[in-house]
Parts: sequence; structure tokens; C-alpha cells
Amino acid sequence: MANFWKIVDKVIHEADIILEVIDARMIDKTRNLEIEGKIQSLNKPLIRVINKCDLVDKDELVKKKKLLEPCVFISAKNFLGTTMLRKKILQVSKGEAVLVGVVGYPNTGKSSLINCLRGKGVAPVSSVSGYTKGKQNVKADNKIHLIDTPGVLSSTDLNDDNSIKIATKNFYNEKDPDVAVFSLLKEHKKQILDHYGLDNVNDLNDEKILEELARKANRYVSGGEPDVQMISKRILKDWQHGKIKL
Ligand SMILES: Nc1nc2c(ncn2[C@@H]2O[C@H](COP(=O)(O)OP(=O)(O)OP(=O)(O)O)[C@@H](O)[C@H]2O)c(=O)[nH]1
Ligand SMILES: [Mg+2]
Repeated sequence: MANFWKIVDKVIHEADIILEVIDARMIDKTRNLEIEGKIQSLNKPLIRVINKCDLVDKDELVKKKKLLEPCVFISAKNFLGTTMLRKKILQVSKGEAVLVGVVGYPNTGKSSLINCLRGKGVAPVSSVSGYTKGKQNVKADNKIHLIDTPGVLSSTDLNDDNSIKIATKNFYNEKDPDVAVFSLLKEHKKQILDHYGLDNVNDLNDEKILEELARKANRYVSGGEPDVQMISKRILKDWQHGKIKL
């Protein structure tokens, strides 16, 4: 990870403008104040790009706008908001050609955003966090050059915070996927149950809910018990793929 930070550092120094990509479902958790601090100390213009807006309630987002300025709301998946972003970049550069660094937490959609601005599949995208390993320069048009970077965590997240894990660790490497899902359930139970079409669980604790979800998906371990590990990985996977709407 330290290596990834070096790349991000270099890109922040190199770029004229920096886009910080943030996951709209977890704005506070995927906003990197450490990166923001570095950008500020270099006196470089920063635009916060709130991505995956297709997964959240628009009214809730609008309430947060003031605290995030300068920011643009987009959905890289649905090609929404990117024209506005392009406009904003050129506004900051006063119409001049610019080098734009794209930074942020893993899995927030940095590469997807670059693909969108470019309009062609140039920056490889993956639902697996930590997919982009090095920096990659991409020409969006005659004016805008983008630099993709690997996602980095804030050093304060390196202790074992499960909610951060959900956004950043690979679900299939996860040793305790159920623990990560418990932390997801704590904040988004209703949406998760809705997503999998499970109701009438008012009297069940979270462990039982996972068992119920495993049964519903027909996932059992060889002894016949519901396969909680398997269903937990699947939930983390769906979360990382941006399938679960809030
Ligand atoms: N629903 C939804 N999913 C998105 C959106 N943008 C990206 N995703 C998904 O989020 C996952 C991660 O996207 P990437 O573009 O690879 O993210 P990244 O920030 O480059 O990730 P790293 O390179 O690993 O740091 C993929 O499964 C994308 O399809 C979006 O606007 N909406
Ligand atoms: Mg990437």
C-alpha cells in the first residue's frame, strides 16, 4: 500500500487539477482527508466527484452538497454527470489544456470515470478493489489528459475497521466475510433485505438473517447447515459491484 501512496503522491504533484472520486453510498468513509490535505498544501484545485449516484436517494445527496463543494455528482455506470464534470474541469483550467489526476479510495470508480470521460474502454475496470496497480495516462480529448491511480486508504483506516473493509477488501480474500456483512447490516439492513427479497425477519438477529439468506439462495455446507460464509461473500460481492441500492 505504501507503494500505491508513492504513486498517488507523484500524481498529485504532477497534475494541474485533482479529482477525488468518492462513493456516494459512503461519502464520509470514502473521502480521503489525508489526500485532501496534501492537495491543499500544494495549492492545487480539487474537484470532489461523487460517483455511483445511481445507488442512492437524490434528495439525501443534495443535502450534503454544500459540505462537499466544489463537487460534481455522477454515475459513471450510467454516463450521467460527466458533461458537467468536463465543463467544471475546463472552467478551472480557464479553457487551457490540463493534466487531471484521478485519486481516491479503492473501488470508488476512478477507472470507470476515466472510461466515461474517454468514452472508450481504456482504463481497465474491476469490481475487485485494488485493481488498478500503477498509474495510467489517458487522453480524454484535446484539452483533458487524465491520470488513473491505484486506490489508497487513509492511514487512519489501517486498523481493523469493518465498514472500511467492505469498501476496500476483496470479498474472496476476506477471512471473516460474515463479520464484514454484520457491519453492513448494521447500517443498511432494510436495503439489503429488500435487495434479496427477504421479509418478516423482525424477530431474527443478524446471524439468523444470514442463515435465512443462505437458505433462500439454496447455499448449504456439506452437513446441511446454511452456508453463511458463502452467502456473506456473495453479499460483499454484490455490494462491491454496486448492485445494492440504498
Ligand atoms: N452502480 C454503479 N457502479 C459503479 C459505478 N462506477 C463504478 N461502479 C462499479 O464499481 C466497481 C469498481 O469500479 P472501478 O472503476 O474499477 O473502481 P476503481 O476506483 O478504479 O478501483 P481500484 O482501481 O481498485 O481502486 C466496478 O464493479 C464498477 O462497475 C456507478 O456509477 N454506479
Ligand atoms: Mg481503478
